[in-house]
Amino acid sequence: MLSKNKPSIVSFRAAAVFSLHALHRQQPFDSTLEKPQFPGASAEFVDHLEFIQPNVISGIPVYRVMDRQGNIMNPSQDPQLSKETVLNFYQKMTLLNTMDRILYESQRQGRISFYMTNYGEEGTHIGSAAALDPNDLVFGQYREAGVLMYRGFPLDLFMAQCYANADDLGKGRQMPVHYGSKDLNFVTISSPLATQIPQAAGAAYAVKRENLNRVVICYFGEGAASEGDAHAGFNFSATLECPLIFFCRNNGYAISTPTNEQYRGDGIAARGPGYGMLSIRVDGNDVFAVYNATKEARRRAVAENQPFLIEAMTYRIGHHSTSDDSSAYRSVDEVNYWDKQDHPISRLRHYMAARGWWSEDDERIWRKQSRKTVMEAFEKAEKRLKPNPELLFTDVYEEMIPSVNKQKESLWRHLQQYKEHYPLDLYEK
Ligand SMILES: Cc1ncc(C[n+]2csc(CCOP(=O)(O)OP(=O)(O)O)c2C)c(N)n1
Ligand SMILES: [Mg+2]
Repeated sequence: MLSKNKPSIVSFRAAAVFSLHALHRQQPFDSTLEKPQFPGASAEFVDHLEFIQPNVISGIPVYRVMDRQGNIMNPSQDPQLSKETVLNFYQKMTLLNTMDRILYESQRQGRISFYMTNYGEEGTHIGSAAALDPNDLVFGQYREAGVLMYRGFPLDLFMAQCYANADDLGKGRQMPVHYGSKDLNFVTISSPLATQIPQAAGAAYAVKRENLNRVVICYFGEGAASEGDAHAGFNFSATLECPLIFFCRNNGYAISTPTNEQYRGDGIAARGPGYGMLSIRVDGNDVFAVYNATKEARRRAVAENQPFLIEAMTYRIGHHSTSDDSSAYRSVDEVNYWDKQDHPISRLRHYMAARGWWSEDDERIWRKQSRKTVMEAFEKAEKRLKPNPELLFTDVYEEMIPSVNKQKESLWRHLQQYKEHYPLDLYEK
């Protein structure tokens, strides 16, 4: 057993030994040996009574590449991305930030019904998205808009979804931020927490059978990891040896529930070994650390057909959603620390500035230009008509079935009868 004083480091290498030699293989049956022959465990007998300490796996370190000032800590870990790539990271992270600000404000003004910001978690989105192949399949929770943005989802479609207008790929049927894009291999978000986790395990199993050099990545929050579905997804993907990256954004809160009320172990990474999964904890505010970890997990998940667990430590700077006021359960000082002193965007900016890749002027011009682009998309989405209400009833079944048809007719009768209460001129005919 590992000693209390020496915390186990579940690095890729250590966990690889753990996984390949101890877990997969069942011991050969040999009744002549005075060794445990139980099929469910590989172990030795001991003659003293001792409960395993829950902190056998504790103090899992946080892998980082850059310090808070954007200095590379160990040159061997520098991903050495080109200036163009790094500028793209920065522009995507800040564009997401600008889009969040405008959509958040538009909800406050009553123009859209709901919104969720991604403030403070931009590094987890862009770092992981950049390490994937565009063909890899993404299952998100709801706070990963940057992943979709990195893949090329246009501002117009983000806005169309939040406005539920006629350009929305989901035909206006979902709440804001429930994006999805078949073309970009991004599965539509569902509100019930953790449903994406077993779905991703199933998809990864299918991907493995196709043998097409592809992985599935599944994002979820540390709160969603408490759902039973998380267990099902972890265990299926480990036992079925699926090429899947479980990417946990541990942002400190599940609405108002802080992590110390969410779990008693050492976060989410500590669970990986229990499932026989290779696991790592990374600094989610360090876009390069996230990039390196995801890239290596991707490479190995495909090569070895096994799932990986990445726990990206970060902080949710915004309220949970527009339905939440986080000042009721956390201090302004705490939020300010992450906003002002340990932000993924400022860290990357320090890195770029040190190389002479980004000046104050560049910043000013980019902020102005990106705000203008977001505002244009926003104004366009707001002017656009809403989808024909009849679309509520399509796409459930390939052909309209009588019971659904009855509901459709009943809606039209209702709309006719009470037409003064419905702004039908705002909807496509
Ligand atoms: C099954 C289910 N239970 C409860 C909720 C309500 N709910 C929505 S988000 C959320 C918190 C999730 O926290 P976390 O997974 O940490 O993600 P974060 O919001 O921090 O990104 C809860 C409880 C839900 N959507 N689905
Ligand atoms: Mg959370």
